[in-house]
Formats: sequence, C-alpha cells, structure tokens
Amino acid sequence: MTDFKKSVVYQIYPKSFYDSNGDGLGDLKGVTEKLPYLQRLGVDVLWLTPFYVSPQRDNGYDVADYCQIDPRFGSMEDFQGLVAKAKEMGMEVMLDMVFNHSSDAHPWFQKALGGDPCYQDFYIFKKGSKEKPPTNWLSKFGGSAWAYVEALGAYYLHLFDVSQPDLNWDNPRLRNAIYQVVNFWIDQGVRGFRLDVVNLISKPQEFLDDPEEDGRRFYTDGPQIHTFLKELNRETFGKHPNMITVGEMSSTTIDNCIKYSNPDEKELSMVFNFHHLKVDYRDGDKWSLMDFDFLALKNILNDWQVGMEQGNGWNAVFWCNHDQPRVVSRFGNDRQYHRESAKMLATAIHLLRGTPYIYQGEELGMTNPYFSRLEEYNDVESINHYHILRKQGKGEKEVMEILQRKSRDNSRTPMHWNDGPNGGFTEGIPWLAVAKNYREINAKKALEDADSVFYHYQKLISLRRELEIIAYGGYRPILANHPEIYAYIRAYQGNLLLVINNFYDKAPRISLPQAIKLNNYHTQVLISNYPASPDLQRKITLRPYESIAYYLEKKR
Ligand code: TEU
Repeated sequence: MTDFKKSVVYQIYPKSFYDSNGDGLGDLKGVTEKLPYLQRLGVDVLWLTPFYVSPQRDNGYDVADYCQIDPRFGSMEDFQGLVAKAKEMGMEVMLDMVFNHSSDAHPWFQKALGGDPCYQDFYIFKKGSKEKPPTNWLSKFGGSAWAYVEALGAYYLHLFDVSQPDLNWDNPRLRNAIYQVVNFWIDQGVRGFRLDVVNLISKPQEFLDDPEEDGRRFYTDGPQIHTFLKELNRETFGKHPNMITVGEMSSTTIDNCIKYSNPDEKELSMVFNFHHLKVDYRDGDKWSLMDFDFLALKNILNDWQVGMEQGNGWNAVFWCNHDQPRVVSRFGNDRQYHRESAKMLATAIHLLRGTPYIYQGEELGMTNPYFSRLEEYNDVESINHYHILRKQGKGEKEVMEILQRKSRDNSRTPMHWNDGPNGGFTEGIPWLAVAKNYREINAKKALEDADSVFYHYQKLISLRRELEIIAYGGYRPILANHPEIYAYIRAYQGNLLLVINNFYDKAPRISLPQAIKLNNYHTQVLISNYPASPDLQRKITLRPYESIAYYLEKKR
C-alpha cells in the first residue's frame, strides 16, 4: 500500500451504499459491484463500518459476534471476494472495530447475565440498589450510563445505548479475546482498522460522581489508555508492515493525540478528533440550533494542524462521517452555491497536513434530507433526544428543526447512484428514505459532467499523490482573524502551497502577508472551483465560496 500520508480513505456505510438483492438494505456484494466507481474516484483505502452479527440497535455498532458477518450484509465469501477484488484494483480494506462495548446480545454478556463470574469480569458491573446508580454519569445517547440488572442486584456501565455494555479492558482475558479478533481479520486480508471511540476504553479504578459534567473526565483518554494501545499494537497490527490504523477519539486533547499517533510511540497511525465539528453546538449542546462559529472553526483547525505537526503526530482530516450532518448543508450553502461550496469545503480539507477521509456521497455534494416527520428517523440517538427535548418543553416544530440539522440520519440516507426510483440504491423499499434531491445530485449525472463535484474530489486525490508538499509539507495559518476566509500555507523544500477558501457568499478583498515574497516564485493555480480563478497577486478579490490553491515553486 502507498504511504498513508499520500493516501485517501473512503468511508462506506454498507447499509446505505448499494443494495444488490432488492431487500432495501445495502450489502457487501453491492460494495463489490461499485468498486469501479471508487477506483475511478481514485481512493486508496475503503473503510467499511460494521457489518458483523448485530441486533442493529445502533446500526451495527452493537456487535454480537466480532468474527461473523450478519447475513443481511452477505457471507464471508462475499467479504473475501470484496477484499480480493479491491486489492486487484489497487485498494485496501479497513474494518471498523468496536471494542469499547459489545452488544448485550453478545454471548459474553449473555453468560455474564447468566451469572458466570468469568464473563462478568469482561464487563463493568457494580453492586447497588435499584434506587441509586453507582455514579451520576450520563450515556452519550441520553439518560443514565448505568442499567440495573434485577437478577444480579447490580448495575452495568453503558456509555452508549443500554444495549451496548462497556467492556472491561483491565481484564487481560478480555484484551486477549480482542487481539484474536483483530488477528482474525488480518488473516482475512484486511490492511486497516478504524477503532471506534477507542480513547474511552480505559476506565478509572474508582467510580466517582462528576460534579459538573456527564462523567467523561474520568474515562476519556483514561489512566491506562496508552498502555492498552501499545499492547494492542504489539499483539496485532504492529506485527505487519503497511497497516493503517485510525482511532476515533472522543473529546480528546492534542497532547494525547500526539502520543496516539507519533510513530515512536507505536500506538496508531492517526486519529480523528471532533472539536472542529462542535462549532455549531450552543454551550457545548449538540441538540441546539446555532449558526456555526467560523472563527472558532478556524482556530481549532489551526491549533490541531500546528500542534500535531510540532509533536510529529498525524491527523485524519474530515468533515463528514455517518454520525455527522452533511457538510454542504452545514458549513456550505446547499442551495444557491451547492457546487461551489461543496468544492470549496473539499479543497479546504484535502490540502491539509493529514490523511483525508471522504464519506460516501460527499464526493457528489449530497445534502441533508430535511425529514419532516419523526417516523422518518431510525437513529437511536436522534429518537432518544427527540423525547428528551420534548420533555424539556420544546415544541414539535423546533425539535423537528433540530433533528433536521443535527440527526445522524442526515448522512445515513441511501447513496444516490442515478435519477431512477430511490436514486438507484435499491429495487426494494429502502430501510431509510432517500433524500428528495437525488434527481439532481447523483453519481451518474456527476460522472457525465466534467465540472462536477466528483471530478474536483478526483483531482484533489491525485494531487496528493503527485505533489509531496501536500503529503509532507509543514502548515502555517495566514489571515487567521479574517471573518470569511480560511487560508493557510503548506511549505516543503523551499516551495509553497497557498490555499485560500471563502466560506461565505460575500466577495472579500484580501491582501497576502508581506512575508510571502511573490517574486521569488513561479506561481500557478493548482486547483480552484470557478472556471477562471485569477493569477496570484498581492491583493485578490474572491467570489462567493471561491477556493483557490496556488502552487509557488521557488525560482532556482
Ligand atoms: O461514535 C462515537 C460518538 O461519540 C458519537 O456517536 C457521538 O456520541 C455522537 O455522534 C454525538 O452526537 C461511534 C460511532 O461512530 C457511532 O456510530 C456509534 O454509535 C458510537 O461510536 C457507539 O459505538
């Protein structure tokens, strides 16, 4: 596999990607059928979200058997076929490993409930009375993080849904069982792993009430986390060359992320953090309505770019995944400037220092679906919060508007392949409604239009492969206080890459810092989102959502 710094990862949510058998659910054969499309886009690695045996309370992040494929997604043979075909076409497969918790349907948990002390120690049980949970911690999906089991007179911890009991990583037997799972998938030809909320796996020795928050201070980047990750690395993917690993880090810090991803530490290749995606949370509350805070967004991106570079860490860079609303509806303009803003957002992320991740449909500029009825939603987090918000006294209309902007289902609607029924996703009834704009926004149309968002992504992917400055250059913010422009410089071996992105529909005139000595370089427009973007000058006027990347090659 190519160097992960030069690679681009494409995230597939199999349930919504392509349905090959008409049952309304996407499947593994569907992914295999669409490999030529992904090859055409040019991505290197395919991250597949969970397709293991699961009751699907949390769409597969509730795993009941880590080494078996849920029949609704296909068979082990289908998976092997997918891996082989992908490799043939120059792509590797990355799997999603959910090891903070299992499903309550997992045999381990079932044995624990049955009273087996050995398996009870695979989870976090605490004795207690029905009236008072061990701590006041809250589940990330709403409500208490503890569930009472009458028969055992004990509570178990679940940081997510009640059907997702947390695993006890302090137990070496549990850790070993997990390493066997990872090695099993390596033997199947998997070359990458995405580790779900992996910075939450180390819980404290003592369980105390949190006086201010939901308890996260006690288990986020917890006491043994670096020890556990080093051991996981040593026992599994660290034994193989060219593995690519990414940890999903919830509410983390730059210092911890440097440790997670600095190669000397032998933990992971890179990390996701989410701070830049909380800039539209009012006082930290996701379930609120607020225009995004552009300066906060820039400050966070700048801090993480600079901080991780200083510590020789490595970021996964991204706007979208299966938990986030569609970026063009969120930080762009999904009506008047759909194409321009989708391309601008792509450039802003892809030219950063870090490995870019594209979430299915992002390369088409897919938007939020703007569902108007609760019945259209499927996501457990959204439905729980609907009820919480209604109980707080918010009106139906306001709550529906919050879901339209915040629900995880915004990104989970089926992929648009063409302008036929259900966007060509299925010949049956899709498990989640298709967004209504599939006739305008779909893969077929994009492939026929040389100016589409798709080809912009394709170009960004190939530029990363061609120009070392994108993969290896240093990062410096410029115009840091500008209220509409996000701009930065990448620097490598005397050359520069200057990236300017207008996040609004205004036309600001900017002036480049004097420190950039334009006369010392041959300059060219590398990529932009308007038919003709101006040559590089000291002063530039940008058009709405215009994005221009200039390559400045040192005169020798
Ligand atoms: O997500 C972790 C996570 O922190 C988000 O679910 C987050 O809590 C939510 O989006 C905030 O509103 C991972 C998976 O990506 C997600 O799909 C799973 O539901 C979750 O872990 C539990 O496995």
